[in-house]
Amino acid sequence: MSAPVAAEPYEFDLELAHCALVIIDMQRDFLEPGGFGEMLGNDVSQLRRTIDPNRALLAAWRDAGGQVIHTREGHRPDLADLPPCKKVRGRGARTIGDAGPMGRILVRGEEGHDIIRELYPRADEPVIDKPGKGAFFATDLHAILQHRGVRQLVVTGVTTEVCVNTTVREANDRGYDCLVPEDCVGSYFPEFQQAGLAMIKAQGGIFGWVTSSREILAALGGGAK
Ligand code: C5J
Repeated sequence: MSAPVAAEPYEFDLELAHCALVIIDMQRDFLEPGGFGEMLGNDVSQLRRTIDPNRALLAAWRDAGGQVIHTREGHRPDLADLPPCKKVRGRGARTIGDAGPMGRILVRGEEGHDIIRELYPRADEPVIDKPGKGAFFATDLHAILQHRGVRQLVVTGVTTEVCVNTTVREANDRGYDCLVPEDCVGSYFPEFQQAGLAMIKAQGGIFGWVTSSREILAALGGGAK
C-alpha cells in the first residue's frame, strides 16, 4: 500500500514495505566542532542543522517498522582502498589517513569516522562502509536492498552536493526511486545546498523527488505501510 507524500516535482507514492531510509555519512569528522570538516575551515553549523530533523525522521521511521541503512565514508587502516588521487587532492597539510583531531582522518575504526551519537545505528541496521562518495561504489548496498525487496529510498545526510547527490544518481541508474527531504540533508555551502536539491528534482525529477521531513512524517502518521 502506498501513501502520498507532497513533493517536487510531483507527489511521491511512499511504499514503506519497499522503501529504505538511507542516512549518508552523519559522521563525527564531518559534523562535530573540532573534527576534520571544521579543521578544513568549514562551518559545521550548516550540517548540524540537519541533526534534529534526521533524529525525528529516524525515530518515526523506526516506530513505523521501516528499514534503515547507515553509511560512513572512510578507508581501511592500511589505506589499500584509497585512490592515490583522493589522498593528495586538495594539497592539504593533513589528508586522509594522517593524524587528525579525532584520530586518523577518514579511517575506519577511528573516533572521527564514527556516526554521531544522536543518530547512532541500532544493531539490526546495516552500516555500509564506503570508500567513495556514492554508497553503491565498492559496497554491498545494492545486494542488501535487493534481498530486502527495496525499490524506493529516502536519502538523508551529508553533504548534499557530494555524497548525497552521488548516491541518488547511482541509485537512480540502478532503478530506485529516491526521495530527498531538504531539511535532512546539508552542505557546508548554502549555494551548493540549493543547487544540489535543484538538480535532483529538475526536468520532471531527473534523479528523484525533493520534499521535507514534515511531509514524510505526515505520511507515516497517516499509516504508510
Ligand atoms: C561527503 C565529502 N560525505 N563531502 N563527503 O559528502 O567529502
